[in-house]
Amino acid sequence: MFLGEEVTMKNKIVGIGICMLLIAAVVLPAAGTINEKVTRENKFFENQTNIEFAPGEFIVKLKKDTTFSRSPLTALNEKHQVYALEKVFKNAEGTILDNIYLVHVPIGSNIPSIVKEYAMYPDVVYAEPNAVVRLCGIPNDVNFSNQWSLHNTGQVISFQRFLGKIPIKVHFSGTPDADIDAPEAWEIETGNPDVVIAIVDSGIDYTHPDLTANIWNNTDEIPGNGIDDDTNGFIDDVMGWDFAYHDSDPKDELGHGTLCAGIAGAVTNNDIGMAGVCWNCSIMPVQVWNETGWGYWDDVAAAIKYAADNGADVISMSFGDYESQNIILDAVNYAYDKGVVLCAAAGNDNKGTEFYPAAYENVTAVAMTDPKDKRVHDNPWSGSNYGEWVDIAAPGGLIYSTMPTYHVTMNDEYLVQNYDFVLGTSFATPMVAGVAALLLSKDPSLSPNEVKSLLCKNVDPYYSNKYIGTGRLNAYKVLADLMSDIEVNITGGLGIQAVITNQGTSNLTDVNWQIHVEGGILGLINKTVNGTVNLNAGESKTVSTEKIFGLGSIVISVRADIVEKTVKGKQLLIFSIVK
Ligand SMILES: [Ca+2]
Ligand SMILES: [Ca+2]
Ligand SMILES: [Ca+2]
Ligand SMILES: [Ca+2]
Repeated sequence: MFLGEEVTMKNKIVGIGICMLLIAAVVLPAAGTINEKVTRENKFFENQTNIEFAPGEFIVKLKKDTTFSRSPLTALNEKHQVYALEKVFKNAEGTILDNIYLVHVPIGSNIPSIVKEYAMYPDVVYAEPNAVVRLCGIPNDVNFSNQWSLHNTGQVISFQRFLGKIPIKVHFSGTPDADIDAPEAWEIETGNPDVVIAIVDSGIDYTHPDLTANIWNNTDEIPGNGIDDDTNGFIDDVMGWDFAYHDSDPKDELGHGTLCAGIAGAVTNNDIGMAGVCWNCSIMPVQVWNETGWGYWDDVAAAIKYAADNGADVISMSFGDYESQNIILDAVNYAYDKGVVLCAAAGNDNKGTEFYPAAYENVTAVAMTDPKDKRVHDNPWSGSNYGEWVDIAAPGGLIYSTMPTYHVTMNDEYLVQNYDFVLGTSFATPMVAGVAALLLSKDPSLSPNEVKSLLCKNVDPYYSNKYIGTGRLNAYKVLADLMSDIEVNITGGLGIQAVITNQGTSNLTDVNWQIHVEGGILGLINKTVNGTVNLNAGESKTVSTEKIFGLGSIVISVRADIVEKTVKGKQLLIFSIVK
């Protein structure tokens, strides 16, 4: 009986597999430790609508020999409840920097309008908001401050959940720097579209404005013509495949895959939503779970093979089971032999039992930590799995990510559309996958084993009495390790040039370099040039400025990603540089 056989085979249902804790509001970490001390940074993060400048303060420069007390500005100060005035520069008397004040008013004051009022007074040279200067690596995505996992300043993060129909506001904060140092890592690498991360999950909302630009595109396939143009065995698979319903539309009807996708590779620095770990990598949706979170191992195996055959460099697997499945082991080894990095969730049952595929040798098993770098274990029966078989820990406890822009099954639980917070090793896994993709963007020649050892070697400590891997993921340390073999030498007699050498075993792409020259007589030389070079292992390349003419004592600094060398010219030099 065909039907009977089909049912028997499909007994291997793995619906338990998806590694997310469907926790209700009541069991969310009672992390309501609201930091009463409002530092400037916290003020900045709380003020998400006026993110361009510090709330509750602005800058005023007064004319020479004018003070606030002598001026009609006193009335204006009273009107706007100015409670503190401080000079910005110390020891600046008699210079143009004298008489510049930071003016403090209550948080919530309308700074742009107040600034205009001050600027109209004759005694005021200028008045302006105290604009936020971002670290270069801090992206402009408006809710980046929710992503403690990427950059943790101890900021208070708030969101709403429903206990039945009662809304509950959840506040939590963590330990500064309990994060993967993403902004620092992004100074080195933000990802390459040629590097593909396959999300083997419930599909992806590929229309999400924070995902759509990064969705993998099978350029060898003509959409909608009913023909398998690239002869890969799948008709019209222009953006992945749905192995749950066996069609070319991997649309997420559950929500889980969209959450994983955003963590690994949300479109970043696009002014909206969140940042992905890998800003520019391609995300391949490979659907194995249907809208209820059920799927079958044979389809999962086929999905892993599809990803490996169609250009995935990294496969993120946020599922598993305590029973090893030979077909999955075979599929994992097939992908590994093709050079694919495989990451999988360690599971959320607070157990030491091996969980598969995470526990397979060729897979990186990912456990989860919270905003204080502790292993997530909310109660005896839920929390991160642990044990010697776990390779690495990554943030997983209350992670902000993309949700589908339409109604999905997980909205029936408690999650809202577009973006929400979730918890689970499911969400630690794509974070590791994203860092693996950053590494492969920098050095496409790395083998899966090299990626795994770089990830596991360059970590931060976690707090747990259980073993959850060598440490907590640190994207910066991983990339910095790769770049540490770079050497910079400033060379040339008449020319400002530098030789950048890759002394390591990695073939590095897009090494960012910069030469900055300043000084000369009267400080007239001030020039910065930059670019990128590819450097195979052992290779050297010469980079240089355009012509610079000048005379005098100068400072030359050359930087290649994190490696910097500076030479201070002690002698008078005349330049007529290079070409
Ligand atoms: Ca940090
Ligand atoms: Ca095809
Ligand atoms: Ca086609
Ligand atoms: Ca974004």
